[in-house]
Amino acid sequence: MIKVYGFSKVNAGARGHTRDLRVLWALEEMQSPFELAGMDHPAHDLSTDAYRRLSPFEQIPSIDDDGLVLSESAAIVLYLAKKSGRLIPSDLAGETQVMRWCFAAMNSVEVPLLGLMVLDWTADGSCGKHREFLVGWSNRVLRNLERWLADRAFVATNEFTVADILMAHVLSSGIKDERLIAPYPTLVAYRDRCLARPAWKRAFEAYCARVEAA
Ligand SMILES: N[C@@H](CCC(=O)N[C@@H](CS)C(=O)NCC(=O)O)C(=O)O
Repeated sequence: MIKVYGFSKVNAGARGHTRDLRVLWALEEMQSPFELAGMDHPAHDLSTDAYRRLSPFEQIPSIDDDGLVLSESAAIVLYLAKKSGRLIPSDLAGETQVMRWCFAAMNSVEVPLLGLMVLDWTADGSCGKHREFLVGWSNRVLRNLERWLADRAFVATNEFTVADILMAHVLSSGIKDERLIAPYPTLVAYRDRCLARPAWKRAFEAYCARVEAA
């Protein structure tokens, strides 16, 4: 059975937004059974040699599927999709589009949004120029994604795929201030369409019932 390493306790600001939710959402969509290994972040559960063997950067999520060990949320959801044959097309062209949009979510979209979020956590009032740059970069990415989604229900194919799990999670948990995404109604509708899925609701409710805030 797949063992998923997710948080059991994490700081209150991160609770509800952590990347283990991407994996838990995918498993819920696929109706795949799994065992959860709950990790306590403040108690330094991630900073052990044993856990570093699963996750070299001491981060959540990771999985151990009967000895197949993976970290990185995008790699994990792609593996789960390939293994189950769900949320990814079976033909090479379709599969490659899903991979393309998984990379886009992680690399092109999450990077400026995360940069802005980290700056806002740590800003001391002297970072105006950096913030302006990151807001501009984020808007450029969001504007182009809005255009891409104008005549599409989902980001990679006509059907919901694991690329949508990553993209919708980035557009929700990666954006703390709704005013950043509000000018992009197509993106807001896309994100909300993905988050309205029963599998997301089940995964999120189970997470909230289980994960403690530090
Ligand atoms: N690129 C990684 C990032 C994972 C990541 O940032 N995990 C966070 C939780 S959402 C974490 O474990 N943070 C704890 C830490 O870095 O100490 C992925 O997508 O899985």
